Amino acid sequence: MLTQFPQALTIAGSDSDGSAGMQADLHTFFRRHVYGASVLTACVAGNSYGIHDAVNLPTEFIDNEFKDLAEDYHIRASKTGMLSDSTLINTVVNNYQQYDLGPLVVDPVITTKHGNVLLEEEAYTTLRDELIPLATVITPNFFEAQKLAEMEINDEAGMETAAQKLQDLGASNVIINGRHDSEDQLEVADFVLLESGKSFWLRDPYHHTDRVNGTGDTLSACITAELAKGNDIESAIRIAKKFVNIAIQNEIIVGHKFGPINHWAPEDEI
Ligand code: PXL
Repeated sequence: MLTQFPQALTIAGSDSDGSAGMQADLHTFFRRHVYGASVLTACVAGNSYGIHDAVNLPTEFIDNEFKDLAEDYHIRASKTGMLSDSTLINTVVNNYQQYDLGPLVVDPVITTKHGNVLLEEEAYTTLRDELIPLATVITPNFFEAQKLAEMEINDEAGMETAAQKLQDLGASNVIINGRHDSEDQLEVADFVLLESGKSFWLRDPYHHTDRVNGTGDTLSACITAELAKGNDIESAIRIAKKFVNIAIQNEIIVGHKFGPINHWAPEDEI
């Protein structure tokens, strides 16, 4: 019997330790029963202590990756991850506009959990002006939201204002991942602003662990997988938030420091 899996695409960098970037995206697609294709944009050499080297792929090669996929596969949803400079962002924007690659989830990757910078300063404008307007959903963490909305976020009202600013930049739907960096916090609160104007908070208990590498990648990949299956934006976001929370809650021991989350832990029905 032939089984057809919906096909989704990650446009991202490879993280050699498998905890984040393209590897986390593909783990997530697999766990959500979606076939994962990949356009590799960059490669980083790193482990659970940090990132130690990075290279970008040539743009002609990236063009060919898109072309080959578009000529054969039926991609139902796509996501972007690490796009380190304006050249890479423009290459991805041009290709995305040229082909039918479904709705686009933009994870505006700026720094890693270790504080390594993955987006050059000069590229913010390109990200804001060229890529964000194409986003069906944008999934910044707290720090990325501050940077892109050009404001300091001090409380929940600040998160709501930032989400509105990101929508004004052209992203149809926004989820801002709340802060999760304080020893005494009890919950993590994400704010969601949908295209319809509906907004809501998603609150989950805060888990004290260093093993949270790839959290943002997984959230955006899970949204992409659910969109590829035909789910609406709100359910895709709700499933993704639960998926990430369960994956953080059930620590696995890989690497010595900031290890990956556990993509096996969430059940199919969540
Ligand atoms: O989690 C952000 C991220 C995205 N993409 C790549 C990464 C990381 C973090 O380490 O290495 C390639």
